[in-house]
Amino acid sequence: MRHQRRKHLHLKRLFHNAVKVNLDQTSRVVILSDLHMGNGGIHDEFRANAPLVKAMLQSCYLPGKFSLVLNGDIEELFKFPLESITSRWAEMFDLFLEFRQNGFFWKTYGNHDAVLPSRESYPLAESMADAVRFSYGDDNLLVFHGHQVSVHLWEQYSLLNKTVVFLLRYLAKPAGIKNFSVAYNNRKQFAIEKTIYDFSNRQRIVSIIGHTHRPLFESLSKVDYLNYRIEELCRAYPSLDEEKRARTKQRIGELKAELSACSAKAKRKRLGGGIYDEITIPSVFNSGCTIGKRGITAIEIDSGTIRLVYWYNGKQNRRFISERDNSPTKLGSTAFSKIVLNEDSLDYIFSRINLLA
Ligand SMILES: [Mn+2]
Repeated sequence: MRHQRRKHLHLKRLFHNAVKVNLDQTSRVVILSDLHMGNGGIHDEFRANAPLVKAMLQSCYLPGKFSLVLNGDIEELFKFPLESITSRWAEMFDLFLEFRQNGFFWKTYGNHDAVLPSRESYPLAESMADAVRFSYGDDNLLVFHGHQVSVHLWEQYSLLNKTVVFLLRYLAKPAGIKNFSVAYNNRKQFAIEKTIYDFSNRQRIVSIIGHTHRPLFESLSKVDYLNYRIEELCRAYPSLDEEKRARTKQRIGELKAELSACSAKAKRKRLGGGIYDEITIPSVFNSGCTIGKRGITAIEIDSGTIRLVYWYNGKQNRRFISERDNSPTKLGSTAFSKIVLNEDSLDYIFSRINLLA
């Protein structure tokens, strides 16, 4: 597997050249990727979710003292000139930079924003990094876009970059092709995730990526989690007072029903497999993207816990399925809500990686 070895070498280099940041038990970081910001016109895929991105950054993460990492493909340079993006979204760029006062703000390169000029006119020039490496005690999390794994494509792209940008900007846009370079089929997404998964396990690190637009958070499976939660409640039950017993009994009933629904669904779909073998090693996380029709996914690191969260317009009244025992919270007086889809402590995640990888 010469290709595979080359890709791992590439990732190793990325790890060693990454910007280093120390995280401790009090650190808060939010990671977003794939904003694909354009010029504000009808081909701008960021436009629809811009109010939500602005509200969550301004009213939740900034006052909550979170630092910020934008993990690649922030500007859509395949289709729009940089100046048209920075002038349309100037206030967003100012908002990003405000996160420096909470600790740090870094922006990694993706394939759609790889050719940013090192000009002074680019507002985020000082915050650019190939990758960001979080040290958490003796363990490490590497934040990078993920396109680096498509080495072949990537090298070609660098060589022919100017032509590619020309073709996309002048041919693809009028033809109405949206983001054809991220129109990954499942097999391609899977290949990227699998390579990064193997690399992460070998290095015993966590990788946090974007690029494939597919949110990823695997640790304890939902079935295992529900079993664990029921077990926990049963153990606590004898020591509770009457009122709490009644509530706990009801909760156990709900969790039990959810567990049977999960098992039935798993049997129907023959779930399992994916990038994971029989034992889940939670070494790859993906923040998803910001251009979804129904909302935005993001990854939070908050006081030793890592979470996959979903932000959406609560008025649309959709049902979101949390892998955990969570319900949505509203963002102040806005129409927006957040639900934690999945979460686990970093200590637990690194225990699994160090013991099982
Ligand atoms: Mn990408």
